[in-house]
Amino acid sequence: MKYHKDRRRFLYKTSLASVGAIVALPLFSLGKLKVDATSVRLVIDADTANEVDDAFAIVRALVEPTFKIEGLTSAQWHTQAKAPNDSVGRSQIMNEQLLQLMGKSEIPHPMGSNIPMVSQERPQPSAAASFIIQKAHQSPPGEKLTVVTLGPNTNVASAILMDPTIVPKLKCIYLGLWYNLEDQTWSKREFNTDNDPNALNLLLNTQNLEIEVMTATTSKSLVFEKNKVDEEFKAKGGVFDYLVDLWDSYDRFWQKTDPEKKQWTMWDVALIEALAKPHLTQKKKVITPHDNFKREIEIYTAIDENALQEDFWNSFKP
Ligand SMILES: [Ca+2]
Repeated sequence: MKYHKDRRRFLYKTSLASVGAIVALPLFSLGKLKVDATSVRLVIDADTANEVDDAFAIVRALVEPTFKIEGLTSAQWHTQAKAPNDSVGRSQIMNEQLLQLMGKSEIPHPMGSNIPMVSQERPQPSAAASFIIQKAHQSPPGEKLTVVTLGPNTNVASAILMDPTIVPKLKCIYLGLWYNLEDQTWSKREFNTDNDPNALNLLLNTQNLEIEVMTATTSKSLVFEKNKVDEEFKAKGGVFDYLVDLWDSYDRFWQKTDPEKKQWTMWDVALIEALAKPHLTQKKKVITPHDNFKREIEIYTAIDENALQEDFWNSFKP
């Protein structure tokens, strides 16, 4: 793999020896960051600290030239067996570290709620929810703000409850749920959904809300290999070593197979890549789960996982 010599020189000088030593990467070092007129305005909402895939997905999104990232908000992940009491705070810290490492700290990054919704009637107000409301209202006439949820829907669902007038100005893209294409059945027993079932149900039950779902069924096919991650990112400094260190140090306590962490399912990356490269995906309209308001929503039914993975690595090359 060839790196631009200036980039390599800079990256070797920067490393994440400690959080206090975070050094922002210059914009030129992360490739094609030009935003064009056709950019999609989006807010990414992520339970960043629960797993490693959020961080890979966020970094990928930050170098995507067709995205105009209006904000990066943090989400809770309280049902995970080792979740701390301030799970949203952990996500927030990582969001701030990632933005700093990418030289993008100017992107607003308000904190989300640490608590899930206790019913479909009661929002959990947060800076993130208020921010989503504000950005939705700032959408140009005829355009929507896209909120990409890589964790539970607490923040965006709370925003809708706090100000239902944003619904026509909002498109929600959710990573979660299982869907069986053969018998056309859903399962809500999935991590992001379990972290806030009320929030998901609120979205599904909001009649005129545009929703797209990248299911776990489809995103699970994107799997990264440790060897490849090392080959592409190791000893490259800055955010690249941050991601390598995250993979190496993360205690994947729930998985008994592959104790050496040679492979990792990149659920969240699958959604970001699908949005960046829609021609490498297939979508279909399906009926919502039986216990929700009956209507059609769009789901991703297939991704070209090899091509999307290739695109992921290429996106960091000059
Ligand atoms: Ca996630």
